[in-house]
Amino acid sequence: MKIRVLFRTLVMVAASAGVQTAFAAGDLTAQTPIEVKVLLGDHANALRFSPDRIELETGKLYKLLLHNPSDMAHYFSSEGLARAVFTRKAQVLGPDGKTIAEVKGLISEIEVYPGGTAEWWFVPVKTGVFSDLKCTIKGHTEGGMVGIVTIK
Ligand SMILES: [Cu+2]
Repeated sequence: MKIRVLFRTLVMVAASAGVQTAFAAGDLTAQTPIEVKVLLGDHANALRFSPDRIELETGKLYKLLLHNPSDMAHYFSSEGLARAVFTRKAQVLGPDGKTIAEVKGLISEIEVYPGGTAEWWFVPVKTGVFSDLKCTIKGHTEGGMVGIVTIK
């Protein structure tokens, strides 16, 4: 009887140790993020994303830094990207670069006002080529504010 109890205890200890290891290695959102900076428009108010080709890989944590240096608001919108990632959070940065708001939950598009900066933290979980990146403000897509997101 005593041996059976001891064996059961050992099994429980081994199992809990295994679970802890699995959590630490498995939490993909706990990685150091890879920063990818994208400008929405420019100082001359051109209707474009820079860069307009974004390449990502599944399983890595990204911090997509969206900055708008122009005089007009712009959207960063890609339904394909939104459906292919797990969002950890979005952050809004103040003029001094410090975080002033954090948003948790599903994100499908982000509007950044003139001079503003926002971050979208996510882990791509699905591969694909998404050519639906655009700014949804009237006339901006037509004016060339489009791009392609590739997830390998
Ligand atoms: Cu725009």
